[in-house]
Amino acid sequence: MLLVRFATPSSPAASVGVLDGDTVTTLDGVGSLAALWRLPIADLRVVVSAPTGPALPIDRVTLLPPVDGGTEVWACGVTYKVSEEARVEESERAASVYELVYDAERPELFFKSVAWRVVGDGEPIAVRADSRVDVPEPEVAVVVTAYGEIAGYTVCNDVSSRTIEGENPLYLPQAKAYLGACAVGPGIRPAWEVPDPYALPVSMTIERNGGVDWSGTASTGQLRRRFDELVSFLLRADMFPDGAVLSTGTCLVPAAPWTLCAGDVVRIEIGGVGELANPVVEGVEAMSWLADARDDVRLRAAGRPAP
Ligand code: DO4
Ligand code: MG
Repeated sequence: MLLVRFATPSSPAASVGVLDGDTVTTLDGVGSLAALWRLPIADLRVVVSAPTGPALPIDRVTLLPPVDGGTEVWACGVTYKVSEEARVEESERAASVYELVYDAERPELFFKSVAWRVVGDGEPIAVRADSRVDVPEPEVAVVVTAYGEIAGYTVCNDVSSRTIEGENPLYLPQAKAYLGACAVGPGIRPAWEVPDPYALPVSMTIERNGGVDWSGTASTGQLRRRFDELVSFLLRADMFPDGAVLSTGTCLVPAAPWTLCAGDVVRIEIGGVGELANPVVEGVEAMSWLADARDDVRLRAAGRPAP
């Protein structure tokens, strides 16, 4: 079962439902996913286990990113050895900050995106026009309720500029948070359906000119921290009344000077959680449809490449 947000041709507003096989069953009376994250997990489980609304075939709806309302996306950095090594390599003058944070008690956490900027499965991600080396970062993201419980898991692509972060780690927000830098989806796998989140296979394939240009595999077994440890730092001095999505760090980094390019397609698969695919565009103009679609989710179709 995946908890999903979706658009139908008849409404400018998104619906929330449960995807099982090829059928989406609407969760009547649930106006947003954020409304689910306002519940304690025991109550949330009751609500999603017995959907009563209309059932629709998956090919009659458009899935939307599973992040809405006041739900924020945050991310963790340098939680896998491979990420530490990649940052040390790209950041000659400030390499030690990455070595220190990998071993430190306090993890690196950073703000990634408000809900409206998040793209979903099939929607474009972007590389910045002022960056030379850019990478997709395939990550397991946990969905945290207002009560700090892990309600589920999803796939996040923490698209990043290596040029900008490599120049100076203080540029991290510019390397990490811009229009087209955050993809999440296709839906949320409830936590009670993920028996061992520390044994999830993660794979990423990047297609270019009709072939595979880069591919790699890893596992959440290589994560240096625990998911609940990362969540506890997120909540130390903050509240998330609409819940939060916390992306838990990348376990795959294409070696420099490899860079993501407009026209590529990034496919990330996390076993038991989902598959997220996004074509790549360059620059802010190519992503401006996101702002237009804030009041009418049907306009999101304008941002998708023709099938
Ligand atoms: O310190 C930079 C961020 C690293 C990151 O995003 C990751 O490890 O996934
Ligand atoms: Mg990352």
